[in-house]
Amino acid sequence: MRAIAGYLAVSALAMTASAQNYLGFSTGSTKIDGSAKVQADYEAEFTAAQNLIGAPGVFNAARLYTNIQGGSNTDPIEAFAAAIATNTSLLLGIWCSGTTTIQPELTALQAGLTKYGSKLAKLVIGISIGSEDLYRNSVTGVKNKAGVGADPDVIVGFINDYRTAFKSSLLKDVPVGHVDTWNVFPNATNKGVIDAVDWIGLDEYPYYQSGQGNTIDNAANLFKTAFDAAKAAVGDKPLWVTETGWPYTGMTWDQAVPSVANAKAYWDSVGCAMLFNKVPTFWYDLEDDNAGNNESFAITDSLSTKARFNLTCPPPGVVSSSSSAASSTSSATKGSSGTKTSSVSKATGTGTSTSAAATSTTTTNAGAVLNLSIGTIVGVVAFACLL
Ligand SMILES: *[C@@H]1O[C@H](CO)[C@@H](O)[C@H](O)[C@H]1NC(C)=O
Ligand SMILES: *[C@@H]1O[C@H](CO)[C@@H](O)[C@H](O)[C@H]1NC(C)=O
Ligand SMILES: *[C@@H]1O[C@H](CO)[C@@H](O)[C@H](O)[C@H]1NC(C)=O
Ligand SMILES: *[C@@H]1O[C@H](CO)[C@@H](O)[C@H](O)[C@H]1NC(C)=O
Ligand SMILES: CC(=O)N[C@H]1CO[C@H](CO)[C@@H](O)[C@@H]1O
Repeated sequence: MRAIAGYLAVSALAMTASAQNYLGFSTGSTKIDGSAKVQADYEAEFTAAQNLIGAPGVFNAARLYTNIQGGSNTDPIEAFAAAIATNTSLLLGIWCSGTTTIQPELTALQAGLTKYGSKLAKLVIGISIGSEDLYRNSVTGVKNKAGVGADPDVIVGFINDYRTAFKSSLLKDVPVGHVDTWNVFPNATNKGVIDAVDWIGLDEYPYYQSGQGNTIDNAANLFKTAFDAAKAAVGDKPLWVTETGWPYTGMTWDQAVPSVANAKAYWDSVGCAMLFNKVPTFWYDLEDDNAGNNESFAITDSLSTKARFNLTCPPPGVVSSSSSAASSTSSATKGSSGTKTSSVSKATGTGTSTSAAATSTTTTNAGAVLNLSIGTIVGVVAFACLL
């Protein structure tokens, strides 16, 4: 069964019998130095993810942001081959912002299917048409200079383009979704996107919710509020969590302090208590691949299978200690090369870790805004305000 439903234990929503609550990480297409990941890089990631010591399940799924291999125009991303080699389930992504066509994405995906056939198709658990495009074009996204997005009618058009192109393919039963930040879903203007998909993916970071009591101790409350609001807006359609996490180093955002202890507290209070094995979840992230992000979210160092903190979930009811009073560090500049994130206002907002791909000549807008090279993806922190 391809149909997947997720639920929060804290929500009064039933899980369908067919639910499979994938565990995985969202993974960009570039390394921290900006170079394109190749098959060996993805294989190392996927292997480490599956072997994380003490993990509350096997992290054998990965969410991608594009089908296009970095540095190429329409070559299939080498994550496909790595997934086949490591038996990793894939949540595919098609980059949709700043372009008038997703044809290069579709061409790359078709090339992957032609090359790998059912070996690839059987690993594909879903495909997202777009990532945070509606957020970038929202009032807050514009205010925060989050970059070029896409309007709902454009996303719906791309969803239809994908469905038409792949309706008789090996992917014909793969559920089609869209990933965005929670606050775009209750916006009635965006309803056409919800109506057009089979599932919705939620990117949500309490850490960036300045002005809303974003201490680590309140993080689970903020997450739950956002999840429930998104769930209410998407109705019966499954809601997956496609990005969430807490940085271990970086800037202090209002009351949100990055630290290893807080990353562990967030893992326990949000991941363990609400998500893992309950909702399909793609944690952010396993390793840093975003030189422009002051915050570092990676749960491992150099893909060690021993994470920075104890991944084992505490017994229910046991609250792990957090360190919201810990001093912040500002050492995480990571050789940042002046991406737009450095000018984003920190006064408001929830941030979402996004990625941008320039997938064709028409997508260089996204590349221009984020100053990425064509064909690459890096995670870049954008900022959305919870209203
Ligand atoms: C691949 O992983 C799936 C779970 O995602 C499992 O059911 C299957 O047995 C695995 N196949 C092999 C060859 O290990
Ligand atoms: C609601 O969604 C539309 C379409 O995505 C967008 O243009 C508008 O700015 C959004 N409203 C707010 C308050 O963000
Ligand atoms: C990790 O956490 C679990 C659950 O709280 C605990 O049982 C285990 O002893 C911890 N492991 C280490 C190495 O601290
Ligand atoms: C990133 O960190 C540097 C050094 O701490 C700081 O000057 C800069 O404003 C930060 N950028 C953002 C977007 O917070
Ligand atoms: C605005 C900005 O920082 N632009 C830079 C983008 O990156 C290229 C090199 O890749 C620089 O030449 C630009 O100055």
